[in-house]
Amino acid sequence: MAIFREVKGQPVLVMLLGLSLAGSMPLLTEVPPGPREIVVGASDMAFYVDGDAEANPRIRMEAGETVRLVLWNEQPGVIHGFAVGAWQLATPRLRGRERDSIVFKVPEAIGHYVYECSPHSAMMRGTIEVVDVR
Ligand SMILES: [Cu+2]
Repeated sequence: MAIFREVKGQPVLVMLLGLSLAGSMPLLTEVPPGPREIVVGASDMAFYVDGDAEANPRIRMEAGETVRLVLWNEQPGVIHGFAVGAWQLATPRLRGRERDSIVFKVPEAIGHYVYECSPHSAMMRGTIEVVDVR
């Protein structure tokens, strides 16, 4: 920094600023990604994942990855929650038109795990498949 201050003239400063900006651009794409977001909507007494039409679909997760699971209760007047009993993981129970999220690290043990809506586990349940991609 001291070296830069001894360089005379504004054009040099502008150039240095330009270089530092250009240097930081690729970094934006190299930064490790934040949690992978999975958006789960609850409507018509079923879960829908990431806008897909399939009810209570299998959700694939990678062992050890960090996931932000967003639960969006789109069903007015009905309380829904999202829980994975084997992982002792649960969102708060949400009233209609509420949204909340939980961030968690997927356990390393590959396999299949049941997810369900705690108040409606008979109708609203599916499978999380944990795979090892490493
Ligand atoms: Cu429910």
